[in-house]
Amino acid sequence: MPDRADDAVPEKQEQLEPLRDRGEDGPLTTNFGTRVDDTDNSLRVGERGPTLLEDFHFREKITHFDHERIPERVVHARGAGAYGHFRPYASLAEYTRADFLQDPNRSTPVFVRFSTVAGSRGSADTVRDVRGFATKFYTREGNYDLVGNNFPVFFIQDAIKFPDFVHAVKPEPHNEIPQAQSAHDTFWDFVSLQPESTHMLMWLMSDRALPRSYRMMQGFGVHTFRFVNAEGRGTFVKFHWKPLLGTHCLVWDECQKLAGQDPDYNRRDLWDAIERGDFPEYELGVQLVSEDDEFAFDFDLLDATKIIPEELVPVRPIGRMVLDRNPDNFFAETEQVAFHTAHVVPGIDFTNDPLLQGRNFSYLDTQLIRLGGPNFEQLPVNRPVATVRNNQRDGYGQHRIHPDHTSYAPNSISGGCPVLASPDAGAYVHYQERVDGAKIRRRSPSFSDHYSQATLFWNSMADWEKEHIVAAYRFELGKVTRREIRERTVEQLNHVDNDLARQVAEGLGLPAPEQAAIPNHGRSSPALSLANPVAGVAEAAGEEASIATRRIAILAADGVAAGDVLALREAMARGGAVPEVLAPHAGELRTTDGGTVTVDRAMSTMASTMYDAVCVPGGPDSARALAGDGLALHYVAEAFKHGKGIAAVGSGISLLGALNLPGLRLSADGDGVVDDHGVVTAADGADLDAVTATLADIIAEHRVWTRDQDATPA
Ligand code: HDE
Repeated sequence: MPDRADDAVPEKQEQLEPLRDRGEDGPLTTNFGTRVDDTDNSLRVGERGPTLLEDFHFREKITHFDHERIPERVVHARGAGAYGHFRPYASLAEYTRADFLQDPNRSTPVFVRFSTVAGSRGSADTVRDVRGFATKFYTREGNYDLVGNNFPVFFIQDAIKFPDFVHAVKPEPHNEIPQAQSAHDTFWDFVSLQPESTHMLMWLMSDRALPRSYRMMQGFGVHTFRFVNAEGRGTFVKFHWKPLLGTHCLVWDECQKLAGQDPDYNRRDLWDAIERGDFPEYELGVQLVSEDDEFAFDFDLLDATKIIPEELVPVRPIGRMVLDRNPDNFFAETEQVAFHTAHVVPGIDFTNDPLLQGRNFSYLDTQLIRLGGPNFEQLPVNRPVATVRNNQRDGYGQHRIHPDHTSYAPNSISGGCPVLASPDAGAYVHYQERVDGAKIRRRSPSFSDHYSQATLFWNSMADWEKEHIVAAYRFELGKVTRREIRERTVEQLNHVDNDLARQVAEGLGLPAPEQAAIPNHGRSSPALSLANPVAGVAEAAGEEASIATRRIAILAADGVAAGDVLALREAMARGGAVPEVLAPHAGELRTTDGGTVTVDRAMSTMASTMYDAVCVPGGPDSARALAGDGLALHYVAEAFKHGKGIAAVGSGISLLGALNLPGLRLSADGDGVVDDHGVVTAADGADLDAVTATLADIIAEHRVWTRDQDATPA
């Protein structure tokens, strides 16, 4: 893991430091600085009399409290943020003049906010939803915001449909139900009437909508943007973030449980990892398309419901981002950070994607209502490290004091300042694209194929991914009360793939369409599947998949074999994982050798859903206690159901035996290590290094999909 000090980028943190109010030492005061001697009793007439209006401390305290809330984001309301830095691998001068992409020896500070889209600020993290992945680069030329998502495509092609889409997915207007869910009538009503959403729906119904961690999630700029170099030459560009830990997801049953057990699951994961020093890293990649090839594809580069398959245009890695600092205050930083697609720097420009063009209006507009006026760029987290100098003045929350006597141009009183910059002095110059046409409300015919890439996605999935997609459609549509909406969706799916449509229809008890509406073209794109190692950068680079930062539960009770616990814990920690001993009670456990081991967590506080794997050490008394404990039994069965690596040693195996897990043959007779569908067993005295190495391989693969998950009761 990189060391924060090694790669430190001081500019932004230096700017923030004087603004951090640590409230050190000294007495309580009002906001106007008067010291206060009692903040628990309001000023009243006699001990039992009425409160006085002149109690300025009371009024100020309550008034401030009454005004604490600001409107939450209309979408992406729930999120988590972190600071970090970005460094390019090499100069990209050939394609862009953007200063922060020129020098591999210079880092640029960043702030990243991850989010869910549909839920309110207090909703659960592990819902089926798109995730936001928004990055603010504090460059020397001003802020550049790459406001992306974890899917490379979007629901609609034109921004004017965004309010319709958001109204449909948000809780229904009459009763404000359901929260943070797409499994309801208005959402499916809208999308089933909106064929352009078909491709995006495939992503939404896939496991990509259930990230294991924000640290294990891809990001995409979605639109085709434009790089512009110093000579003014443009190149189309699509942005990709790839997490170095690989792209990994949860399963739906796990998500639903986690939504109650730990609604902050993804936020906590990010926070804890950064606090531990396990700094999340992402590689930035670009797909570059020369302007000559604008029309070389069978889709339109301006259509945000399309990807450029990586087999056609490979993703070229251009730099790496490390997130190494949690914010000090959630509201001041994560809530008040204001992203805007039109925060661009010289060398990065737009295309005429009608979704992007609309966003360029919306993000400024939304900050004005959300942050209360035009001075939101002055909030600490939003301030550029580049100098800001202009004639904009006044407004709510003005924090700058402008002593100069002029706030207009041209002027002579201030010597004409601030002066205009030339392009050579770093001024932003809009790309000079020639545009010609009549004013029309019409979409280009090149935007009209809504199914080919949905089929491409489906064809690229591994069997288990296809099963999960079918199950997701059945779940979501199973919650839809109106039959005609379910039927319409099946009909849409029949344009993607007949087998898919049939399986969904069967689950819903609807007639299965006999023939495909459009024959499946048979093409696939390996990079789309989570089963493909390309999903993880480290793996693609030939590095071994690792267990770094994975959480491992070691289930134990009094009478556990200390040697087993030690060996398991040490081996896992050596691989960079986070092992924890869980027991029926907190405190200490007695061990077979008369010693003790410390319990990290009581089992009742930490469900199996919060770990990536589970180990059961030996020790007859411990094993007997766990086999008689419903929580422990459920723990292992649930981990099995969710495809997680499991290891049991010696008498610990009896816990697995008590469960009758489907398809599992438990043999602890030999002294070897047995791996049966990701369940590793070894008799007492077996080589514990071999046990942990086998388990580590399973964890590095993330999940085991060859088990009969559906038949596992948990
Ligand atoms: Fe956004 N989007 N969006 N969006 N979006 C917002 O801006 C909007 C779209 C994305 O962590 C809002 O500050 C329109 C695509 C992220 O603060 C708002 C359209 C993509 C975030 C808005 C889109 C995104 C937002 C709400 C259709 C992926 C959270 C609060 C044209 C490329 C940023 C805010 C954060 C937030 C408008 C579509 C990503 C209302 C009109 C496509 C990550 O301005």
